[in-house]
Amino acid sequence: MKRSILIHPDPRLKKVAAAVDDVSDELRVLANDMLSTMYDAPGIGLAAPQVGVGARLIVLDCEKGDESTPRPLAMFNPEVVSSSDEMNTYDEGCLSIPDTYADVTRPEAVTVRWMDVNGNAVEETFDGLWATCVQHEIDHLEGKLFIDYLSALKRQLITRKMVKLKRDRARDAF
Ligand code: K1U
Ligand code: ZN
Repeated sequence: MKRSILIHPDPRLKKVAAAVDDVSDELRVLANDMLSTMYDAPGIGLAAPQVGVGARLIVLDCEKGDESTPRPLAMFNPEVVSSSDEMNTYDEGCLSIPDTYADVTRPEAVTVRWMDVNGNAVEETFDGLWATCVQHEIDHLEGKLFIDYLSALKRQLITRKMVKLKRDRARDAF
């Protein structure tokens, strides 16, 4: 089932998400719903707070393009255990901040530890777009958005644009 994605500004996007103790059937359904929502958007990642759930769960699949094999990942309690000194700048977007992109600089490679849908501990090193995306999604679990890396002025302009977008969408839905 597709879920609706919260648009910034929303207090639920600013909260620190709670750790998951056990992966219940309900959380497995949520992970599947988030993957459907992400592919439908379309996007390459999604965090539970973006669908209004304050749990430490992210999904991602950065295998873009028609030729590539999909690689959907669901990560519970993901944490970065090490980061490269080398940095990378990427023009990031966010499904909670539609049609808005900005350069963000982050470590080029990160090693992430998480719990998979079966409750098993997994560790893997990501680089390139995968590394950018997994860091962006883990930030969501801390209530942090990519616009928090920008100047206060840029952030304010983007926030105003989103307030207007939400007002227009609410008016159109009426
Ligand atoms: O967290 C999110 O809101 C999803 C976001 C993830 C992300 C994108 C770029 C850099 C870091 C993290 C998106 O998926 S925005 C949409 C997007 O980037 C995209 C959409 C379709 C095809 C390819 C990319
Ligand atoms: Zn995002």
